Amino acid sequence: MSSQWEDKSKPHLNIVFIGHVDHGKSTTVGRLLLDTGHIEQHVIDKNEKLAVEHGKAGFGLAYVMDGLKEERERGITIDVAHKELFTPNYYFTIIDAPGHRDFVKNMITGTSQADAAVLVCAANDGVNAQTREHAFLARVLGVKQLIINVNKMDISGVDYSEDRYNAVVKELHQLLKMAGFKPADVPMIPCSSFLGENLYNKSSNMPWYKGQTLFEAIDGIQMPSKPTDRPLRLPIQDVYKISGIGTVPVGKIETGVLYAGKTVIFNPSQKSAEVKSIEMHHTNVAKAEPGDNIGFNVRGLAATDIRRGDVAGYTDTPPAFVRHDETFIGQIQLMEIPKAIGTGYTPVFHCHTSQVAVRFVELLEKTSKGTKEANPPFLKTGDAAMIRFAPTKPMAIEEMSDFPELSRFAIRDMGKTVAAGVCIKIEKK
Ligand SMILES: Nc1nc2c(ncn2[C@@H]2O[C@H](COP(=O)(O)OP(=O)(O)OP(=O)(O)O)[C@@H](O)[C@H]2O)c(=O)[nH]1
Ligand SMILES: [Mg+2]
Repeated sequence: MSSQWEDKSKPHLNIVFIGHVDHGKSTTVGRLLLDTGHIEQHVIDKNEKLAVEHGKAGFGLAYVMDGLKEERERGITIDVAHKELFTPNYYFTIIDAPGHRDFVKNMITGTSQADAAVLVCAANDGVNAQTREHAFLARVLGVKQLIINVNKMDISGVDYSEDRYNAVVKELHQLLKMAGFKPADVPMIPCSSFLGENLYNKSSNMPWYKGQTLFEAIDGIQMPSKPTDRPLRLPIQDVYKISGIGTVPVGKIETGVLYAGKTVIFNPSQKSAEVKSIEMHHTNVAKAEPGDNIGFNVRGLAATDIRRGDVAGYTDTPPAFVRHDETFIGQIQLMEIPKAIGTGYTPVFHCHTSQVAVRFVELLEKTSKGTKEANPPFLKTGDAAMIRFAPTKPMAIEEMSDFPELSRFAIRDMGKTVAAGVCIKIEKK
């Protein structure tokens, strides 16, 4: 079945659905596709029958996105899945991310491909661990526009209560401010994804809500203009070796324009090659712009010469990187750390598509509850700090003033996001 708005020449955006486990991300996507005519009711009916057989009644809508055997049996999303959604203004690729804390890595992969995000937060549960973690990661990974679905308004105990909605909105406002989003710019829509209320069809059970539906909010996304006039920056997500074609790196362009025929350099691998061809949505294109997820074929490089975490740029304006014997200064905000941390701490930094263990070399300054302290002995939850870092191997990162898109990073340790930050200055040797 095709949508009444189907038209692939419309502006294309990637939108990721994020939030705590079980809050209804996959159900939201399934219901949105159903109510907008992208899929038919009999598909949901068939899914629901299967769900009942697995002892997972109610998961018929979620099964649209949860296609893996293990996902269906456990009733959770494990890996990201993609679907197309057409609206009057846009052609979207929907990315449904897992909420379970064991699969945050997959959520990071999905979110680094996205321009916008829908954060799903169940009204009965409110802000939870991965609501927080995902909001921080979305900001770090460059999501520019956020929309919030305050979901499960129908559930017993919530019963479409405006007071409960307001209480959750208050929690969300605090979270957004901490994560670096402006709450006033983030629509917060009370929904029941299960029943299809305020997704595409307006709800008659919440007459107190006068705002837009989720579909209207998604269609109304205003994207900032594309930074096509900047130097090229293309973080590499993966590198494929395709027989008959050769080496094909894939990734999403952050800034600048990639042209077929030009030579690019991959840093920190420091390998360069000519771009033979570019492919987007299975079509050959002569150039690609910021926001485009593409694969491109390079001449004369083996798939092992370059890797995930490299950034491609032109040779006259090459992507910056920090060698393992160099340092950079970063400003970080600590989210949740189990114990105090000091110099020598070496967690994993996630910066665009790269993951590198980075050592805390020197604590330069901390701000704790509004009070500044130079050279503090340690840091704890809630602190902001300026730190000198040293990566354990070469790492592509840019200074905030040059490329804000590539300066942000998340710090993860023992399966948890403990902090988010930006690179202020690279100290080259
Ligand atoms: N009552 C009610 N239940 C809902 C609603 N939305 C989702 N659910 C239920 O919540 C459960 C989880 O839904 P999912 O869509 O799988 O949640 P998810 O956020 O995708 O979960 P993960 O991907 O595993 O993180 C299912 O039983 C859904 O039927 C809603 O609006 N109201
Ligand atoms: Mg899911």
